[in-house]
Amino acid sequence: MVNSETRGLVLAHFWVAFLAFVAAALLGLYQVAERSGLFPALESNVLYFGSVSTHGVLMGFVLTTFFAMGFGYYCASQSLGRPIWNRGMAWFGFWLSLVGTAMAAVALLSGQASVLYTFYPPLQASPLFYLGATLLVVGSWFWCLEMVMTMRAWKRDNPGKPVPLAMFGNAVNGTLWFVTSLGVALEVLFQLLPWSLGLKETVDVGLARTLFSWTLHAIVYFWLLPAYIALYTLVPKAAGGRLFSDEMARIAFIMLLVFGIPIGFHHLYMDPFQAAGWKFLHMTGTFMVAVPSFLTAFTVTASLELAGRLRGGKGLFGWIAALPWTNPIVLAGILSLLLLSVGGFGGIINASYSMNSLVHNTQWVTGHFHLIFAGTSVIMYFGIAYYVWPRLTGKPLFSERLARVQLWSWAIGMVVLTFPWHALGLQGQPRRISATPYDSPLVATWQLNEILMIVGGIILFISAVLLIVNLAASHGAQGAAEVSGSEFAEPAQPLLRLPGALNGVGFWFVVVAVYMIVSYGYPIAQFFLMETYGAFPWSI
Ligand code: HAS
Ligand code: CU1
Repeated sequence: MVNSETRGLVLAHFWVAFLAFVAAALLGLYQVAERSGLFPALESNVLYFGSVSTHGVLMGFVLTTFFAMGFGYYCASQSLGRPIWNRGMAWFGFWLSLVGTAMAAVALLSGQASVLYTFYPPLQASPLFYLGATLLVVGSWFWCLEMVMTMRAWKRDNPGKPVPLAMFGNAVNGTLWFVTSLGVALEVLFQLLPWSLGLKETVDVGLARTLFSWTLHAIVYFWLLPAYIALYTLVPKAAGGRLFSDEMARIAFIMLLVFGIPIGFHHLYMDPFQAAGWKFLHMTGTFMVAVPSFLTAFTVTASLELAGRLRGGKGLFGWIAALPWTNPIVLAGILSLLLLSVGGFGGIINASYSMNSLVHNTQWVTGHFHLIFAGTSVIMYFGIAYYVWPRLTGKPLFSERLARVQLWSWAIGMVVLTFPWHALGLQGQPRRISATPYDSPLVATWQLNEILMIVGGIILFISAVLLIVNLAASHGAQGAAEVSGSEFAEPAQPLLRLPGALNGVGFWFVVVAVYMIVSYGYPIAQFFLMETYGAFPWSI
């Protein structure tokens, strides 16, 4: 059971995350129906872009940030067996982020921030939106500090001992998120906010997109890391096995931190204001960042194989059948890895400079990130929720069967939604459109995939509702939760000693800073060295 001090903190974060999620899922359903062109009564550009902006912000910023923070507090307190560094500050960060979310939501719902979740200028939102987004991010910086300081306090009291992996992973994620979010923070504070307040007439879109690209790639690892931490620490144990290699997990986390941030130009391949040489360098770096995902796929699969064999699985594949597929977090883990293999493959296509021109700004990209974010990452958020809920509420999960139905329907719904999107992208359908009133013979060939997309949207919305129902009903469930013992997987080889670099983040923070200066220094400085032209605001 989780101690009472942490319980409320974690539950508060998780509930904000999941309520934002279910609202966003409803908007998603509206969007697939609207953009299919099959329901003329629903068609409205204004509503569509308002909806898709709210959907993106709720999923990409609110669900993720609150979930990552809640999970970090959970892991810190459970893996170290002591309270977090400063509980008052954690609550302060929570409220700041919540107020920021509410401000951004007002702007979004009143149609003053239909700028999509990337809010690229010259699209302009009301200052309320930029201020709200800033508060959300600043609130999360307190969490970053909590993760690093909680780890440091534990290390001081346990000199020379390896920091528990779940804590280490969250300290890496806190560091990663802090450095990652600086790009967008600079963009909002020095460009978008003064411009939306009327203090500046125009904005340099090249500089803005460069700063946003600093954040845009690594933010995806901030979303992904809670999933990877659970895959390494919770899933092997729940499957009845051990973690194949604790060191490998640390190396993967560190690689995500070091290689994940300085490579954002793969979002700018088709943009004219950065030179091809810099894009080529960022491409090379992008390929490096696939390595930790391969390490993760290998290590987690090996851990599952250990579990399957310990459970009596025989032969080449018998261990797969022997895994406890009925256990929600194990099921989520397996589905997550399967979705990662296809979503990651798409990522490699995107990252290839020349092939990117085939898919950039098409529906393929939307397919890629729904598969790997809403699929791989978010399905683990569900698995984690089912796992921690009894430990937080002290009551059993309302229905494990419903949880399984929910996880399967989410994975299937995501495949039914995103495979057609990949196909539509290859057939030339642009992303970020509400209607296609042109080239009817071409549009006619999209029809089947458009219908499948709606079916996917319906399945996913039902699945989202099942999650909320199950979690809410669990608060009133009868009886006491049956949870006992340590919940984090032991490594197959006991971890006696670790080099300092695998037991802390300070050194890697410096490495990231140097790598960032090399890969972003001149590309940012050039905007101040050459004559640039500003853009006037535009809104939908
Ligand atoms: Fe991405 C665009 C490249 C990972 C999210 N990505 C996006 C956008 C989002 C996003 C949101 O290079 C859209 C941004 C926008 O709105 O403009 N992405 C990559 C690469 C990776 C990658 C190289 N992306 C992610 C993750 C995300 C995410 C993770 C969210 C969580 N992405 C791009 C690029 C673009 C892009 C370009 C820009 C496109 C454009 O033109 O606009 C890599 O990290 C992926 C590495 C992963 C692998 C998979 C390895 C895993 C395997 C699993 C094996 C399975 C097993 C099964 C063993 C290489 C092989 C076991 C089974 C059992 C039964 C036990
Ligand atoms: Cu990226």
